[in-house]
Amino acid sequence: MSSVIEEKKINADTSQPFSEALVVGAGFAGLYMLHRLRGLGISARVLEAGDGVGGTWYWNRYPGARCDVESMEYSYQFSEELQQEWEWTERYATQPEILRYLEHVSERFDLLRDIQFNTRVQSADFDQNESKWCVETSSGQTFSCQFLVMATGCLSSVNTPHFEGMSDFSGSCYHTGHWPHEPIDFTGRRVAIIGTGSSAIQSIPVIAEQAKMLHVFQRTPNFSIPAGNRPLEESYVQEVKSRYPEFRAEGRSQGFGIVDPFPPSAHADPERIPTRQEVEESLQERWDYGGITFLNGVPGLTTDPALNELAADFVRRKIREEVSDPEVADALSPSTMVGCKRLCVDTNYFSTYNRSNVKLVDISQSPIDKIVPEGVSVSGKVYACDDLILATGFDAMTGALSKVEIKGREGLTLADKWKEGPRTYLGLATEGFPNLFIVTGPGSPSVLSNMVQSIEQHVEWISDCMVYMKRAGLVRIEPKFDAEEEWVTHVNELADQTIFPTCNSWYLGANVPGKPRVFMPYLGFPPYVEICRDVADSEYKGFQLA
Ligand code: N01
Repeated sequence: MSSVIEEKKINADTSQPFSEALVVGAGFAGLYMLHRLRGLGISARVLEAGDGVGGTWYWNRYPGARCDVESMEYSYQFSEELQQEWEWTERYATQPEILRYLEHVSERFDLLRDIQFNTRVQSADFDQNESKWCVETSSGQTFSCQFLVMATGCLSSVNTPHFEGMSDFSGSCYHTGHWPHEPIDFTGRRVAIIGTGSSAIQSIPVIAEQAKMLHVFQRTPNFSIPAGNRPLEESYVQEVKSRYPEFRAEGRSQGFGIVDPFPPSAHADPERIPTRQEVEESLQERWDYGGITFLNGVPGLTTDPALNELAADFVRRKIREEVSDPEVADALSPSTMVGCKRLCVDTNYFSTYNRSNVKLVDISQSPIDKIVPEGVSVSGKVYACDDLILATGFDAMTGALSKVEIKGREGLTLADKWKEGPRTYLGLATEGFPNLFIVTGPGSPSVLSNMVQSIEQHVEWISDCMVYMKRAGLVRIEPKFDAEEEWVTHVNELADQTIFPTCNSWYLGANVPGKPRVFMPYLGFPPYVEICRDVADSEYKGFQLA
């Protein structure tokens, strides 16, 4: 972090414990929330557990960490000057580059003076008489505010499975989601990594180049598409910048909020079922292009199991072509539908298994027995290692919210209210918790969209709502029970028409033992935006205002 940022952090003014809005988290969401509220004349401050800005990009510093949404899209669009002036260097930005971007944003918009770092929010109580939130931090500091905005992120609470003997391990242990700040050199070391989700799929090829031996413990294989990462061509950057608003609008018009590089021709008949040959050609074109828009390769791929199987089979064939040992290729081939777990995007992932220093340990039938001082034990066999990496993901979407003891009306806690699964209205607010807003909460497109775009949409909706209330002299807003009930049903009905709930994914909370199985994200960015707009235009229907 630059010394200018260090200096401004030290100078942050924390002498006024009341602000109209208190924002928890200084990632993409918290930073823009602060900037927007300030611009609208609403006093705000941000509390952040980390020692710097960045949120998920502050914590996830594992080798190979980069975004799988292209950098020209994975960036703010609220400031035309910012999007014109910032220079991304690669098609997919690395974690250090995204962190530099967010540090730049916080300096550029002078945000640091209202952010208090190293401050973990422990509890928040709603005072019904005053219609205010009283917030307490883990160091006992208290704040109060009219509006509490949880900008705590969807993938910020790490999932650390319990393995017997973990504390006896004699080597070093790391979690990809909470990586040390200093680089770790694995040269000449024996490394074990547990998990084969996006974080592992990005880090395995990089660690394999250093380690003497790398054992990968895989419970479930994942589909992954080559990223096709490369330095950004100046001509492409200039072309996008010459029509940035239009380019952003193209993204907003797509189901996942991401620009489709191969949009269907305006003359194409959407009802016509493509031939097998056409499907194959389209998938090949997208495979060669690289990236997450592979899922757009066949219309209906996320709703029709038969079409999905064509795409799944396509990827399995690619895995067999890339991995020289057929048994390893089989073990790396998922049997699920493609896309039902978050699709991964990689650089040289499958071919890494052709290296003599990389071994896949299939634990699908016999799980890890325990961790012993020397390494990982599976069916009585010990795989010795010096370093153990947990790439075991997150308590997604609800984890960071449930960790804070949030008490709403009548002393109800959020954790209690959500014990059968999260319930929200529009993913923005939850009944029983007045004046509490969630940025990209469960029930909003969030993780099934370009996160930055979804964050901006939420921040603008929430801040506009605060302005509306202020102007109308209103002090309290809360979803109505029926509106929330209908929304939860609607989110689930949409998901049930697709392949998304068909496997054990973190979208369903299935990765965390004991977590209720509920599909959390809302499917469809454009209709969602329309619904939110309609709610605001109709004076916040579905909400109770006082
Ligand atoms: O976590 P994951 P992640 N024993 O939950 C395994 C985003 N992201 O950090 O599938 C053994 O996907 C688990 O096995 P299983 C992205 O949205 C984005 O990799 O549950 N194994 C799985 O293999 C992504 O989806 C980017 O059977 C255990 C792995 O650990 C999300 O973050 C980069 C286990 C966890 O995979 C999460 O990705 C990185 C146990 N007890 C992340 N418990 C980009 O932008 C868990 N596992 C590119």
